[in-house]
Amino acid sequence: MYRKGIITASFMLVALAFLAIPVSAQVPPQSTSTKAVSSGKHLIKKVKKTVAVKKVKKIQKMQKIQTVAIAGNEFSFLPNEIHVKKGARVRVIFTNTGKYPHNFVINELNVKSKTIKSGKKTNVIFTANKTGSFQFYCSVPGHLDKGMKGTIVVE
Ligand SMILES: [Cu+2]
Repeated sequence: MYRKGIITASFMLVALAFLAIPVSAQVPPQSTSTKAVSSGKHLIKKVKKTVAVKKVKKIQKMQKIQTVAIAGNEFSFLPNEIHVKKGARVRVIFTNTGKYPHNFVINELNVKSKTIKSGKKTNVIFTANKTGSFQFYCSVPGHLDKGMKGTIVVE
């Protein structure tokens, strides 16, 4: 019985050794350098991305952002006329001072805020990329017809 145990144990050891060899042989010798190269590329990508983000932030800082606060209720905007410079980055802080949900939309400038509930506030940022007088309005059904509109003048 004892001898049988030893034989079994040594067989198992040999089997284990065979199992272990292919596992270590599976790793090709150049794998370490491949890994290093790919992580290097990844690092370069990361650095490039960081530089790009910094550039965008710098441009945003250089570009003057014009902030306009507009309140909307049933069924008007206050103020109902705003003036911005052509090419300006504009941030509209839209506050719903009414009871119903409202939003802020300018079709010609591709502006559409979220529809927000009473008492909430939302931001929309856009570039006033063309001159002219454009209508801003609330696109909740029926609200424009009831007078929920204003004018943005890009000059
Ligand atoms: Cu509305």
